[in-house]
Formats: sequence, C-alpha cells, structure tokens
Amino acid sequence: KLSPIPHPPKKPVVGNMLSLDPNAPVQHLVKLSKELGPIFWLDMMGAPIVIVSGHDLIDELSDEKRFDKTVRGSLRRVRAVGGDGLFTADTSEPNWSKAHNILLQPFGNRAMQSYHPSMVDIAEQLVKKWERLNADEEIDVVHDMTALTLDTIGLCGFDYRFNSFYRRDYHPFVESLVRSLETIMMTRGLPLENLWMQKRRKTLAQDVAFMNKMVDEIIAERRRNAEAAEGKKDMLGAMMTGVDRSTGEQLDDINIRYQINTFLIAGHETTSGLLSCTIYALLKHPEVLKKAYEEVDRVLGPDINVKPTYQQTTQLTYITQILKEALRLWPPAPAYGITPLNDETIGGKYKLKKNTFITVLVMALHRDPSVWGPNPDVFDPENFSREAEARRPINAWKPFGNGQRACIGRGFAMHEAALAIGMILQRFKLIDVHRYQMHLKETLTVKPDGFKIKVRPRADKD
Ligand code: MNH
Repeated sequence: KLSPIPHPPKKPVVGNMLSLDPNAPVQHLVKLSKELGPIFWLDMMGAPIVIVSGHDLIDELSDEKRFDKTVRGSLRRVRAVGGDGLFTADTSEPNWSKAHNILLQPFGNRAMQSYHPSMVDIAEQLVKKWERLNADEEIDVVHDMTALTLDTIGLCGFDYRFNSFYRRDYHPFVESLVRSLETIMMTRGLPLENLWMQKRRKTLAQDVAFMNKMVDEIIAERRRNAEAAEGKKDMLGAMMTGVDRSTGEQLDDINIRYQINTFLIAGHETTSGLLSCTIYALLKHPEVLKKAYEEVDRVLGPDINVKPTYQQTTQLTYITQILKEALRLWPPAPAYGITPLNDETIGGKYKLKKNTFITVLVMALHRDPSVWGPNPDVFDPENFSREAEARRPINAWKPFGNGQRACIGRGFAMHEAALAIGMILQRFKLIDVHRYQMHLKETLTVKPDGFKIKVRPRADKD
C-alpha cells in the first residue's frame, strides 16, 4: 500500500522490528537510508514507519500547514517523566500552546543575559576542576560536560545546585532520571516484554515518584517564599507568574513540575553531547583549533581572572560556527517524528495517509550530498560562514527540529556551549591521549562513548 516507497524484506509478525540494531537504531537507519534511498518504510509489527532523509522531501515535510509533530514510540513513553510538558505534549493539547506562549519570554534573548552570571559560575567550577588535575589524570569528557549542563539548567531553571562537581556520582535526581530514560528506551512493545521488564517497571515508578516529589517540593517552597524570591529571574519564577496572553490563564503546579522535568531531560543530555563532540572535532582538526584559540585570545583576552561578559560570549562567532558544524555531523537529537494532517503526496509520487508515522532522519539529512557537496562527512566550520549559510537552501540543517515545535532552549544551549568552549580554550591545551575515534552511544540522544582526554595549562611547555 505504501508503494512506490522502497522497503527492506520483512519477517512474519514482527516485520522489520527485530532487524534494527537495538543498541544503535538511528545509526542503523542511516545505513539503511544509504542502501534504500531518501525515503523508505519499515514494518513495526504491522505499523509502518516512513523514514525520510533527503533534503527535497524534508523541505516539503517542514510545511506546518501539512505536517505536525507527533509524540509516539519512545517519545510517548517519555511522558512518564515529562507528562504534558512542552517536549512531550501534542500540539493540540491546551497546555502546549499555553506553556509555549508563557515560556517564550524566559527562553528569549533578554532572559539569557540574566542567566549569564550563573552560566559563568558553573563553567568556572568545570575549569577549576580541570586546573587541579595532576598531569597523569584523565578527563571523562561526557561525564564532565553532563555535570556542566545539568548544573547550569538547575541553577538557571530553578535556582537549585546539583553540585555535580562536588560528587563522584551524579545527584540522586539525575540517577533516577537516567535510569528512567534507560527503561523507557529499552521498552519496545514486544510480546512478553512486560514479564521480563517487571523489575525495571517497578523501579521506574519509584524513580518517577522520587523525582516528582523533589520538584514539587521546590515549587511549594517557592510558593511559600514568593516574596523573598521576587528578584529571582529564573525559569521557575517566570512559569509561576507568567500569563498566557491568548487565554489569560497561568500554568498549574503539576504542569510546572512537568516543564522542570522536561528541561532536565531535554536540556542536559543534548547540550553535553554537543560540547563533547565539539571537543572531539577540535582535537582532530588542529587548524580549526588554532583559529579558535586566536578568537578566544582576541575576544576574551588572556586574563583568566576576568570573567567573560555576555557581550563577549556573543562575539565568539568562529566558535559558534564550530558548534553548528558539530551539530551537523553529530546532531544530539538525531531524528524527530511528524505526521500528515491529511492524506498527502510528497515528492510528486509518494502517497502518505493521514496519521502515518514519519521519522525525519536528521543525522542523514545533514550528510545529504545534494546540500553538503561530495564530501559531506568532512568537518568544516566554513559550512557556517555567513556566505555559506546565505547560499544554503532552507530546511537543510535541522538539529533543533522544525517550526513552532522546534527547540525552545536553542539560544540557551548555544550561549552556554560557546561560553564553556571559550573558557576551556582560554586556559587549556587539549591532549588526545587515546587517539580516540568517534563511537556514538545512543540513548534518548547520541553522544561519544568512552571519550577520554587530558588537558594541560596553555602556559606549560609541551
Ligand atoms: Mn531542545 C525540543 C534539540 C537543548 C528544551 N530540542 C527540541 C527538539 C530538538 C531539540 C530536535 C524538537 C524535538 C521534536 O521535534 O520532537 N535541544 C536540542 C539540542 C539541544 C537542545 C540539539 C542542545 C544542543 N532543549 C535544549 C535545552 C532546553 C531544551 C538547553 C531547555 C533548557 N527542547 C526543549 C523543549 C523542547 C525542545 C522544551 C520542546 C519544544 C516544544 O515542542 O514546544
């Protein structure tokens, strides 16, 4: 019924379900897209999924009058933690537009300036940790970047310090969050799964209860001390006082809790993946690293005792190009789901029934030779020079999703990442002790697996 859309051979009952590598489904899909082309479909036990990776088709799929985000599969199960928070709400749910309208302000440019000192506070904890390492000690890059992004969203989001740099493991909240997401991603709706997953499902319920209790207490505490918190300009404050202009309504406390859970899910793994991949790219491209050092020295100056200002951080334009190129090759959120609002035909011949589940495979789009040229796998920040960006067709670079359902934390993540890379390069030489080769681990997001480096102060002789 989906012809002429190509698809690989399938097995009875399970269809293509078991042929996808459970440890690296997205990378497996990228491989299939190379064999089967810019659009193909898989049979997930009777339910088709259409996977699209070609730019022409994705350009069409980006028309929000014809296609909308859909919350299905593992993302639907994330609602166990995110509820009807922005990320996991259907566009038609009243709380989506309400929260969207209210949250535009605390995620806007003006608000970013007020978060900047908190971002510097946490980034300083990171570089202080690195300054105190002995010459033989290695850095677990993803671990430290996750500590940075988590503590940053905690402090800017609701004035809470996870103090990740003061512990060996993560904060109990994060342990619960990570374990929950793991269970959610392991669940695939296979026969008998409920039986062998029983223990994990029980733990999931306990973890969710624990996270909700902690966040609910933070909210209740803020309600009690509303006056003392008057001057606080964090996201929680904005959510508690913000009014949706189109309905005149406010967010209720349960929804605010889900938004906070959501910021922690959406806000820490992704940005930490971006930072880790950026460090990898810098290690592997000495000419890029050299230009990055030059920019940092020019914009931030050599004095590491002077904190970077908001303005200076926005002037790190070459570092921003590097970050964008890292988001191209290793998009931390490598795919997103959409669905046709009515029966559709795309590319002039591919018929898609209303409600079909379509996966936009961003990871493959970002290496489409029709946009990125004959060597799309090569890391090159010049892909994001002003001229190259102006020349490029729209909807070719989608690391933050599409349209009104695109990432609301984009400005936050980019500012935080530019600041962190700036402060790291101001102080350190990076050493690729293990000649690491990129190996992506897939959870809800993708990040480098087992990536360790060493650093030395820049002043040190080699
Ligand atoms: Mn974020 C949605 C990627 C950082 C909060 N984010 C999305 C989507 C992508 C995405 C892709 C769209 C998903 C979909 O269509 O199903 N987000 C990123 C990346 C980074 C990132 C690559 C970092 C780099 N995101 C952040 C940060 C926050 C955040 C930081 C919050 C502090 N993101 C969100 C929220 C949404 C979202 C909230 C849902 C927005 C909506 O649908 O209204």
